[in-house]
Amino acid sequence: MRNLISEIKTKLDQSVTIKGRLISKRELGSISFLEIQDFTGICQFVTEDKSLISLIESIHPQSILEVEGKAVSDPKGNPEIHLESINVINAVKETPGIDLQSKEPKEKLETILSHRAISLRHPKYQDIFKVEAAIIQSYREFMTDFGATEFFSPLILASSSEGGAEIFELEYFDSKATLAQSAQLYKQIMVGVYERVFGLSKCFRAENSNTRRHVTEATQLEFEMGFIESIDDILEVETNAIKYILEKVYSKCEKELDRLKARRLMVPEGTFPKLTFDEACGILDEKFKIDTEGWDDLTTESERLLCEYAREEFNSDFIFVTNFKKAAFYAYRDKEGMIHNVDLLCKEMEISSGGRRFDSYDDLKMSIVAEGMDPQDFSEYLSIFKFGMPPHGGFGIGFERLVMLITGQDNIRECILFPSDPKRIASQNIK
Ligand code: AMO
Repeated sequence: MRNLISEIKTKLDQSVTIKGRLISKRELGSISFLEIQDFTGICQFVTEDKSLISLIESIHPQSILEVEGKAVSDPKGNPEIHLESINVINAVKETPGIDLQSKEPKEKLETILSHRAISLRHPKYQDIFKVEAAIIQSYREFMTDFGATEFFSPLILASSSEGGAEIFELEYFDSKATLAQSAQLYKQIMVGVYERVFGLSKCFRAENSNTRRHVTEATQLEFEMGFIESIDDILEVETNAIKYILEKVYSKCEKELDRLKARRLMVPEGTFPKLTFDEACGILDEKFKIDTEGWDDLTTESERLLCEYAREEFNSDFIFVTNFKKAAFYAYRDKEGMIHNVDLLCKEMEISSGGRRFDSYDDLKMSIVAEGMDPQDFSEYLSIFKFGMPPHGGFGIGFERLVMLITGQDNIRECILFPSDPKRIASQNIK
């Protein structure tokens, strides 16, 4: 029967059978040490037996083993196992292209990504993707407790979901299809069904951006709710969702985050601070001497400065900027022409967008036409506005950007199992 590494401490002085992966081996005088990992942890195995030592010499790290031995307590009180037998289930014969035993990966990101299937076994990536899993679990918990229903939206679409030019087209039998730029239209449709909805949705962006925070296949933590009074309702839900995630992940993944040397993010009391776009431009002009005349959006540098301002002024790594001068076609504009949209910035990056949406059929149709698009292409989506939609709004958080922030990584590709960007498809180089 298989024993798990996590239960060894309860089996002291007993014989145990462990199945797992050989992580490392070393010799000290006449003693041989092995480290074996199963899904519950890592344990040290020790032997002075000459025949076992000569067998160990022939086994490469990463081999899959079944070992038997007696569980004891090492001089520091940690459980270890005195080896009695080793059965090699699957032997490794080569050395991988990535050093999996170094504390920090030594190779360049380029090399790490080209050996992605194996580099994911490095402790650094095991930690990052454990944290990622905890983030999504806590987002689901928060949203479910908030009464939102999870939905899945289609990724193969007949036309654009966000407008603009960043669309991947594909052959679809005798017609053309596009890859979804977001779940935007579908989450609004689902508000008409459940009022509060959330999802973890893929988004594809044909954007030739070779930066540390852009990829062509990304994921969004989507949310949308009905009966909002104003965008402040959205800001409140988003703040609470992020605070919940941080609280859960910081307690559940303390060891992983410490090993990753991730600085904990600063959150203020209450809702994250917010500035309107005009106020943000005023601060950039006065405090940072940046000429924002004629701006309709923020630059990367101005986002960095506003994050600096939020840290100094509000002790917050997060800051909302609302009421931009430019927006997607579905963003609600009031009678004065003010756009009710919002971006959340954190540590020099935009991590989410959101806002209130049009809920009138006529306004929305006009906005689609004004963007140079054909309302016919949106007929399914437009139909919901003929049959009763409450005032509504929501947000989409860049999931991998959030993982970057929480795990303290500088490049989004570190936080995606198989990243695609203008030079790669699913981590493999194409150029
Ligand atoms: P937007 O296009 O701003 O808004 O996307 C929302 C968030 O998703 C992340 N993101 C990306 N991450 C990595 N690489 C990319 N190429 C990329 N593009 C976007 C960012 C961004 O803030 N439908 C709206 C959301 C809404 O209004 O609810 C939308 O898609 O973190």
